[in-house]
Amino acid sequence: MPQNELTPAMAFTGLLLQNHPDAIAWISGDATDSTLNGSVKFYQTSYGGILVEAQIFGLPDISVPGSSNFYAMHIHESGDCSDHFSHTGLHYNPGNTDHPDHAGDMPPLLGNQGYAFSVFYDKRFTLQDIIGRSVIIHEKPDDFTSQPAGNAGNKIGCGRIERFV
Ligand SMILES: [Cu+2]
Ligand SMILES: [Zn+2]
Repeated sequence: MPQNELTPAMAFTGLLLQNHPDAIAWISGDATDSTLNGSVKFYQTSYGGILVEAQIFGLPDISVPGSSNFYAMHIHESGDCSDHFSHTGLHYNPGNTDHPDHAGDMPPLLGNQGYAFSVFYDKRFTLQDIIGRSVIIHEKPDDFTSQPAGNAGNKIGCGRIERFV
């Protein structure tokens, strides 16, 4: 591709710089991961898909020098983060397919001594599909094989997806 051609990445970067997403989930940890916090932002794009930006602080291995670990991240059916995230349901899966073909399956976070920053383009869902649902972060990576949830372990962070106003 010629260097002067407009790529999707250029448009995406512009969206991120505006810092005005169309929807946002403020992520909080549970009692056992009380330092975990951050945001997952969703931007509508002109390419039909959604740009997702996640920034998370306080992942479990924050105090382990040099740590760099994967944490599963999914959109779950329900946006109710109460009672230790026990009401969030399964992965958002309108097509009733096997994992990891759920619309709510997303790339794992790469935690770097407790901090993760990730941006990706996702065409599995629309904004309307996910408002009122939750973003869940798990203690382990997703194996993208086990049914129905990738053997990702406990839920350590949760945030309800809301329209950004
Ligand atoms: Cu999950
Ligand atoms: Zn899944």
